Amino acid sequence: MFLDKKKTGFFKRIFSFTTAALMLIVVVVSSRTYIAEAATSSVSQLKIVGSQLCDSNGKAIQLKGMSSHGLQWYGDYMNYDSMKYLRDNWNVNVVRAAMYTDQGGYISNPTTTKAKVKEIVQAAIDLNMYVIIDWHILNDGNPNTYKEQSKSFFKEMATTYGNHPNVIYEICNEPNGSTTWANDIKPYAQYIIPAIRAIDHDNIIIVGTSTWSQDVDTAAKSPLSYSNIMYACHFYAGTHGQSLRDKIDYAMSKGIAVFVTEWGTSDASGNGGPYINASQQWINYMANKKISWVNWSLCDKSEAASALKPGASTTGGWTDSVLTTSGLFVKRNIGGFYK
Ligand code: DCB
Repeated sequence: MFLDKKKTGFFKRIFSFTTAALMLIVVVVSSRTYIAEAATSSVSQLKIVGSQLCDSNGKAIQLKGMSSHGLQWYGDYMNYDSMKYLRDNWNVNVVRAAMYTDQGGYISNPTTTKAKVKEIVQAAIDLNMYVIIDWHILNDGNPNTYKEQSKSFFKEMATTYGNHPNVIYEICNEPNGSTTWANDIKPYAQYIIPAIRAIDHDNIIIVGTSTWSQDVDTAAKSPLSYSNIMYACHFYAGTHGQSLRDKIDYAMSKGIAVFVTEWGTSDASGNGGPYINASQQWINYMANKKISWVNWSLCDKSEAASALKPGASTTGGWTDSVLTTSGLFVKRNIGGFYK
C-alpha cells in the first residue's frame, strides 16, 4: 500500500514534469512561429537612397501595380477581394487610391470618399501591399486651392495609418495650368510635408510636378529638403515619349527619386489607342531604371486606358477574356501569369 502510494507519487511527478516540459515547448515553438509570421507578414519600410526607392536594407525595389479610376465613380473596383486577386494573380504589390478633390470627390463629399480610402488602406495593410493615398487634384490645377483640406486630410491619414510601412502619401496628383513649381507646388509641399512628418517620420511622400506631373526636371533643379521624398512623373504612351524620358534621366542624374504614380497605354485623355509599342518602350525603360509604376486604371469604363471590359466583376476573378487590350498588356508586364 505504502509502496504503491510512493510509486503513484513518483509517476505523478514524472507526468506533471513531462506535461510542463511539453507545454513549455509548445509555447516556445508557437511564439517563434508567431514572430516569424509577424516578420514576414509586414511589408518592408521603404526609404530613398540617392534617386532610388529601396527596401529597409537599402536594396533597390520596383513597385508595380494599379491605380483606381476616380473613387467617386469607380471606387467599387478597389476593395479587399479585387486587391487580393491583383496580388495573387497579377503580382501587384502596390495600389493607388485616386481620391479626386473636385468633380464630386473629397471636397464636395468628404465622408463617403474618405471612408472608401480608409477601406482601401486597411485592405492593403491586411494584404501586405503598399498603398498610395492620392490627393487627386486635376481641374483644380493649383494644389493650394484646397491646401487647408489637404493638410487636415493628410494629418488624419498619418495619425491613423502612419505607423504602417504600407502607406505612401501622394500630396498632389497633377498640378497644371499656370501653376509653377517655384511659386505654387514647392510652397504647397513645404506646407503639407511638415504636417505629415510631425506625425509620420519616415513613410514615402510623393510630390506632383507642373504640367500634369511631367516637369520632374524643374523640381530637380530646386528639390525639397526632407527625407524620403519622391517626385511624380506621369505619362500617357500615345502622347508622351522620349522627351519625357529625357526629363526623368535628367532628374535622376540630379539625385532626385521619381515614381510614375500614373501612366496609361492611351493618349493623355485616357482614351485613344492603346499604344502598345510605345507602352512597351516605357515599360522597358522603367524596368532598366527600376522606376516604380502604377497603371491608370482599374475600372470598366469604356475608354482605352481601362484594364477591364464593361461589366467586369468588381471583386477579381478576371479571365483574360474580360481584360481589355490594355489590361492584358499591363497584367503581363507586372508579371501576372496567363489565364
Ligand atoms: C490625368 C489625370 C487623370 C485622367 C488621366 C487621363 O490627366 F490624372 O485623372 O483620367 O490623366 O486623362 C481621366 C479619366 C477620364 C475622366 C477624366 C476627367 O481617364 O475617364 O473623364 O480623367 O476626370 C491628364 C494627364 C495628362 C494631360 C492631361 C490630363 N496632358 N488631363 O498631358 O495633357 O487633362 O486630364
